[in-house]
Amino acid sequence: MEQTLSIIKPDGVKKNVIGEVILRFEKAGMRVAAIKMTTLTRRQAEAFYVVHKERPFYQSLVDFMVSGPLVLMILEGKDAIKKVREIMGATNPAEAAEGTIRKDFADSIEANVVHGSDATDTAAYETSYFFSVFETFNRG
Ligand code: IDP
Ligand code: MG
Repeated sequence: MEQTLSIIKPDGVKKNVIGEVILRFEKAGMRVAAIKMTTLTRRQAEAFYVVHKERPFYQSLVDFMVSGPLVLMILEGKDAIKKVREIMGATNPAEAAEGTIRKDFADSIEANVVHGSDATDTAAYETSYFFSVFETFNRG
């Protein structure tokens, strides 16, 4: 069993597709091991996306991530990191495969509804960034 961090970003919450997004992960065998709806402070969003600090879209991305409530989740399952990213689809919805969350719901490369950790080390860092062990449940 593997754990990964997923976020339903502020655009997904505004579109009222929280349930739809979670359903797609659950149907693919993922289980919610932790979940909370919150807002991020600017400082939290900046640090979360610090790898993109030098990219031209960084400030706009941070503005977007603090623009409203979002849903933070730890998803657990076999090959969760890879599987969640497959279900999400490509970063740019114009390039996302049919049937993926981003293809079906995202408006732009920035407002693309979901986040999923991209590797074992980032998944470990990102899950512990937002959740303590007391908020996380092994669902396997
Ligand atoms: P990912 O979310 O598919 O892993 P990353 O390259 O890690 O994509 O980028 C993180 C987030 O930054 C994206 O999900 C998207 O919200 C935003 N982003 C990425 N590339 C661009 C861009 O070229 N313009 C605007 N926003 C972008
Ligand atoms: Mg990424």
